[in-house]
Amino acid sequence: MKTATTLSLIAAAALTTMAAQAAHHGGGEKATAEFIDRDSTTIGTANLTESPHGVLIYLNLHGLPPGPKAIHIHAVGTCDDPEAGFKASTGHLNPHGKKHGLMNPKGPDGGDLPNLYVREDGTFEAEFFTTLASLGGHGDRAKILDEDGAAFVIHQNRDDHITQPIGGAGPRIGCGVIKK
Ligand SMILES: [Cu+2]
Repeated sequence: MKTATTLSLIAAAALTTMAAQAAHHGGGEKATAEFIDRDSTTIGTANLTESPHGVLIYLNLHGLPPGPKAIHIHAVGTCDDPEAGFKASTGHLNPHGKKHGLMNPKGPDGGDLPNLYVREDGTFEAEFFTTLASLGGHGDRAKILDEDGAAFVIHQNRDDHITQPIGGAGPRIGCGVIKK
């Protein structure tokens, strides 16, 4: 009986320590984004989950032109200007002033992500992971939920992962504000 009590106390202490570590390093915080296109039509959602070393991103999109498309995290959390091409979201989330590009020796910036390959029917679904950003700004990762927020932006073309400033990705065709 005494042993069982001791063991459960140890287990409780271990769980408390794990929870404290998760809170300290980041883990479990969640955010979402609802995407619109240039006609303000809803084209899907993103779910973001903070992990101790990055952010897991689940994307479920539809109504997109087929083929490779760049997606980035842009520095300002607004998609209020669809007709103007989502310029208000400004450039990439990049607090450390890095060069753009996952293949760039002087990069990547905090908003860089791999390309999406949209199916013929206009849909895309995947889960992926970035170690460059953080919802709450853990470690030295770029902070997504800072005062002016951040937004996902989908571009018309693929990102070549090295050309400045956005990898030759072309016009912005979709946008989703990241919200807690
Ligand atoms: Cu972009």
